[in-house]
Amino acid sequence: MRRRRLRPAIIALAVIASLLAPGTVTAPAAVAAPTGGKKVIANLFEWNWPSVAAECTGTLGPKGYGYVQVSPPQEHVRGNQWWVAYQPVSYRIESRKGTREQFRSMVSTCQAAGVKVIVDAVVNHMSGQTNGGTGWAGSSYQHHVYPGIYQAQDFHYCGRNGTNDIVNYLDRYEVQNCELVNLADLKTGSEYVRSRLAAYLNDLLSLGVDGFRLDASKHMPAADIADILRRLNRPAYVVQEVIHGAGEPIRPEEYTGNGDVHEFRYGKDLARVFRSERLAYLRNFGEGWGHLPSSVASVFVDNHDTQRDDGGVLTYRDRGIYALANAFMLAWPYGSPTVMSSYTITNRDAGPPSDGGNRTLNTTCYSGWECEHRWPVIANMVGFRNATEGAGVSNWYDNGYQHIAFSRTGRGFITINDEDFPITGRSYQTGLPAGRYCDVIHGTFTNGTCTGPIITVDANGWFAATVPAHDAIALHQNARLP
Ligand code: LM2
Ligand code: CA
Repeated sequence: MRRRRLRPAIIALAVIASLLAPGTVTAPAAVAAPTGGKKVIANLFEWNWPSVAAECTGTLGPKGYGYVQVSPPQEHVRGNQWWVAYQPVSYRIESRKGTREQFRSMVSTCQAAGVKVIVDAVVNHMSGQTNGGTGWAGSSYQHHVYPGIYQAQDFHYCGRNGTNDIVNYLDRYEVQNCELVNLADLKTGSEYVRSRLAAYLNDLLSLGVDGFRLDASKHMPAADIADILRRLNRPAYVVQEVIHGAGEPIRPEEYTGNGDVHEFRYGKDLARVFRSERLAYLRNFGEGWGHLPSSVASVFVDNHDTQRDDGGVLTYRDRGIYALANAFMLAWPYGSPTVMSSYTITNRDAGPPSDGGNRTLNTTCYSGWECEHRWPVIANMVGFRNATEGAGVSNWYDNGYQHIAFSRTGRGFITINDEDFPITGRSYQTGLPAGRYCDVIHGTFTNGTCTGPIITVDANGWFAATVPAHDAIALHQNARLP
């Protein structure tokens, strides 16, 4: 048994430098299991709308991302914390990230760049401010009154725990009918609330949106979500946030009939493997580890919550190892991957770079913003994912410890060496047609040329190369030199 070593400060990899086929939908109007085309999601957390639009055109489209996930667009409470977005005050599309017109324009720009838009939809609750106030766009509200939208009778009052708050996650009723951190809990069982939530989602669809991440899904019965989704005017990709908790009665599996579900165990397990176990264990990663069925699993190395609150995941702070973990995620055919893109976290509550009025500033990558989705290793592996979509795994190799390799049959090959030493003098069976391939971990393939090393695969599918410590080599059919 080996314990992991200290990591070298500089890592060779350090990278600074349908989902849906709406056609396949049956009722309900939600679509799981992206089929065909580009499926990788970039989560541009807290980016403003003009910056999202520019990124779709400049990076996401060209690099092959199929989707961008954006932060909640509705009016929210005032404040400079990032989490104000998770406290809706009205369903006006007017927030620190931009206006309705900027949002609409962002959606059409992204789609023109071949990138569909997924909105983080906050539908379980409204604000958590006990005293009420005035929202970002000027709407006044109280904790349980949102004039013209919701009144006192539209909320749950679970009458437990003195505060109405959720305390016991082992109690299904409490988790779904009490308040999550004091957030006014919508009566999602009621006809009116369902119709109002559906109206919000339909408004977003009218602006061209393609899908929804349903925030706090665990806090709503799956049947309530199903009912709301049945009211959508057209099919949309749906991914639900249901955090698996050991021993809890509410299980992610209950929600798979509505669409995809976030698989939170994935990032935690992957981090443990990279930090203190063996990459060799990844051979059956996913369903073999008790995770959700691949067809409905939404996976990520970290998300906006886990990168703050869960020391057990890898984040941008882990630099090269984070890039390697994302490379594995993008190479391994389990679930639908989301690449997180963060701003630099200075403290848990701090919002993104903003002006004096808390308006989110345009994004400047690598200056206050981490832009993980642009890191060359990660961005190039999106192309690998697209090139290998649908191909199985073959030629698995591991050395029993931190060196692994596998093919995506006939289309791609990756080897990851997370040992503290280089692996020399080995040949690899790729199963790929003979040819000269761009190593997309170290080079970018554009217009038939490779900016990095070229790997020659022989007539029998083999190549020989040295893989440095904490590094990788990846080849795929769409990065083959003429
Ligand atoms: C989510 N998924 O279920 C989001 O992914 C997560 O980021 C949200 O929490 C949460 N559910 C509610 O949508 C965040 C943040 C909390 C924050 C809430 C509401 O992690 O810290 O709570 O948004 O803005 C904050 C304060 C909390 C206070 C609450 C209400 O941190 O102390 O509770 O506002 O005022 C009294
Ligand atoms: Ca609820």
